[in-house]
This record gives sequence, C-alpha cells and structure tokens, in this order.
Amino acid sequence: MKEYKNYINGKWVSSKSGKTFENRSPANWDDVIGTFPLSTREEVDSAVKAARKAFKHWSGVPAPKRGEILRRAAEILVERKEEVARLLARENGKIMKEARGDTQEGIDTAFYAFGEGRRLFSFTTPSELNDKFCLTFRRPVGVFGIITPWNFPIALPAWKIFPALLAGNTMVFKPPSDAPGCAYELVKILEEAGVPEGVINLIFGSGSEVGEASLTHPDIDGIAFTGSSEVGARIAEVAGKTLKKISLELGGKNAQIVMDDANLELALEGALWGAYATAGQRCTATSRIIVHEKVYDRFLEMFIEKAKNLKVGNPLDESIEMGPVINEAQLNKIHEYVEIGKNEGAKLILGGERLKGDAWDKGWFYKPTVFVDVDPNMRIAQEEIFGPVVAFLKIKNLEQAIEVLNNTQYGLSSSIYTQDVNNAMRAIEKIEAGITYINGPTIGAECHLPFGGVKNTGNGHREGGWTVYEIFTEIKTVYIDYSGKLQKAQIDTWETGE
Ligand code: UN1
Repeated sequence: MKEYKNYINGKWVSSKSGKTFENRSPANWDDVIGTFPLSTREEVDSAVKAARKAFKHWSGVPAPKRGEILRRAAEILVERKEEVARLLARENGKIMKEARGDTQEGIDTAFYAFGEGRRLFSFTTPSELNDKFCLTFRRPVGVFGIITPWNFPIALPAWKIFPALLAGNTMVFKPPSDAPGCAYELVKILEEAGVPEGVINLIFGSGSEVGEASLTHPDIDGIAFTGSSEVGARIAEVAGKTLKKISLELGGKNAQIVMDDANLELALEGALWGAYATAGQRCTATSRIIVHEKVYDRFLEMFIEKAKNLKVGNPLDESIEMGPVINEAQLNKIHEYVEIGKNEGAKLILGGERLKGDAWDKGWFYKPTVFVDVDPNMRIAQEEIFGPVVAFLKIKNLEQAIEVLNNTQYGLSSSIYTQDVNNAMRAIEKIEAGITYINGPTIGAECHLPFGGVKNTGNGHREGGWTVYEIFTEIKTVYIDYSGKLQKAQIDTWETGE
C-alpha cells in the first residue's frame, strides 16, 4: 500500500503525529489508494515558515519566468493525463470521461497561467495635476492557505494554485481527505516542473487541525477556499480576525428553465448532464428543473425514461454513466433529504434509495432520483443536497420561472432553454446568478472565464480567467511627479498650477 507524505520546504516528510488515514475508492472499498498523514498544527507552522522564506525569492522571479514553470507543469500533466485521470476516478468516483475533463481543466488553467505571465496587466490613468504620471501594478499578496474540496480534485486546486504561483505567492495547500491522491500528483508535477523549495507546501490532514491552523495562523496573508456556504461563513469569521484576504467559492442551488418553445431533446440532454454528472456533486449541478406547464408532462416523461436507464456503477468502466457518491456521510445526507422531501409533501417518482446488488454493494451508489410536485419553498428546493437528486417545478410563464429560479439564498449557475431571443435576453438580465447558460446545462464552465456566484455563493470574488488575478494580487498605486515642485492634489487648480 502506498504511504503518502507531506511536502514541506521541498522535502517529502512523514507527519510527526505518526497517525495516518486511509483513502479508499467510493466505488469499491477493497480498492485502497493509500495512507496519508494526519498532520498537526506544528507542521502547518513549519510549512508557513518555509513559504514565508521562499516568498522573498519567488516574488522576485519575473512573472514570465514563473509562467515558464507552469507551462512545464502543463506539459507534464498532458503526458500523464490518463494516469492522473484514472487515479482521480478511483478516489473520487466520477466516471473516466469526467475524470479526464477534470484533469483537462487543470491543464487548460496551467497554460492560461503561463500566458498570463506575459500580461498580468494593470492600468495607467491621467493625473489631475500637470507633470505628474499615475500608474498601478500588481504585486503578490504573500503566503496563501489553499483549501480545496474533493469534487474536482485536479481542476479546483489548479484554479487556485496555478494563478497564485504565477502571481508570485507562496502557499500551504490543505487537500480534501476524500481525494488526497490527486493533490499529491499535482504537487509532484509542480516539483518536477521546477517550482523551488518552500513555494508550495502540502499538508494532509483534517479540517479541524490542518484547516483550522491555516485560518488562525498570523503569518498567512490569504485564504482561498471552495466548499459549502456554512463552512465558508465560518472561514470568513475566523480568518477575518487576522485580516486575511479571503476568497470563498460556496454552494449552489442551480436551476434549468425549460420554456414551452424550447428544443426539448436538447433541453433533455442538458438536464440529464447537469443533474447527474459527478452524481450531482458539483456546486454547479442542476438540482431544480423549472418547466413551462405546456411542456411539463411531456418533458418529465422524457426525463424519467432516460434517468431510469442511466448506467450506474464502476467509474473505471467506460460504458458507465454515473458513479458513486463520495462517502457514507454524503450518502446519508442525500437520503435524509429524500426523506425530508417526502415529509414535505413532494412526490418521489424515481430513485430515492441506495442501489443494491453485487455491482454496488461495496460502494456508495445512490439511484438517480426525481421529485415532482415540489413547492419552491420546500427545503429540497432551497438547500444544497450535493447528490443525484432533482426537483421538478411547474411554471406558467417566464416571469414566474425567473422568480422561482431566484428564490434561493444561492446564485452560482443557471440555465434557460428557449428558442425565443426575447426570453433569453430577459433571463440574462433578470437571473440572479454569477453564470447563465442559454441552451446549455448549468455545468461546463471554461477555465478562461470568470467563475463564481452572487448572494450566499461567495464573497464577491471570481476565480477563473483574468479575474482570479484580483484574488492573488494586490494593487500598488504609483504617482510620479516630475514638476520639480510641491503639487497639492485637491488644492492646486490647473490654472494656479501653471
Ligand atoms: C465546482 O463544482 O466547484 O462548470 C466546479 C463546471 C466545472 C467546474 C465545477 N467546470 O461544472
């Protein structure tokens, strides 16, 4: 069995705690990926010291040169894509096709960061005084604590780590305990690509010990986190005490609207993909399907026909369409929501239970699940379930559809299927979400566009694209006065300044 180690100051070291945890495949408990250290607060401290020391050198390396290292990392990830995707499917349970996509998202992000090394733009603007020049430029923030979830074990660390590195930050990376193997591979690749010692440090362990130590550490300058809104709010509170820069990508309760003029076949494909890809465990997953009353019965029938025939099973088998959920706790949570839905009066018409049989008994497999007669205020239409459960809601017109869609504390992704450009434009304008897809599902964000949400989905930052560099840089404003005299802003006028 592979024994994994922490990475501190350029060295692979065991935890002093002597304690470890096991990582097993959610599709088959007999498949043990390895043991990982349960690290301590002291180890986080050593990692922060190493990162602080390395910051001096790394922040001074020209950004295009830091970019070269990321290009190399991208190339290695390209070479190793299939192997990494296989590990990802084993430890996360998403099907191979999606595991390759997750890995590809990491590759795309690394190449994008490489390109950004020769850009990293800021701006200039005129002064209100003569003989004075104003400009801004970007500097790294310092030492970041990077805390990532298990649902995108390559893409999400890549979204944070690659731009953070490109911008000249150093970091302590705490990966999820349910998908730590991919974090190891990612850091190994960065090491091989030439990231100097201390710049990235990897500490495995629990949220309560390793995560908490990062949040409270006085010498960590920023925290970048993806996970639930509940944990995000706590992170903001705890890390806010030491005035860290905090970027939070949190929950979603995303909906797809299907209008009466939609291409129903297309809307069906989108709804199935949005609801059941990654077994519904994406912050962008479609968990509500809002359908116009004129096409409701027909669309529901089409959906059930496909959903009940989805092939659920071993994610490594290329013919499988949906894998397991991540662990027992998640499976129980999903099932609790199914009970809540039933008690609230929603009608369960598909799934609602664990899959039983030889192919599934050693994993956490849950049936694709559908509720109808769902009221927009029911808990199953309000709370993030993070599983293969969708709620169907019936509406009379576009206005009501948008009202129902917006009726949640979250605002990450959204979608509308319609052939009418007026419907589409109105939806683009009125939907309260960070992302809106027209005739596409709620999932499928591309790495070079801003990613994030409004309301309780986050705290206003956008990962992805150029906007992620707002998170990982600070702006320095510079005034250059070449008048040779004291000029007073707000006091001297252009006339008196002459
Ligand atoms: C997430 O679930 O946190 O758009 C990220 C998508 C993926 C990223 C999801 N590209 O579904």
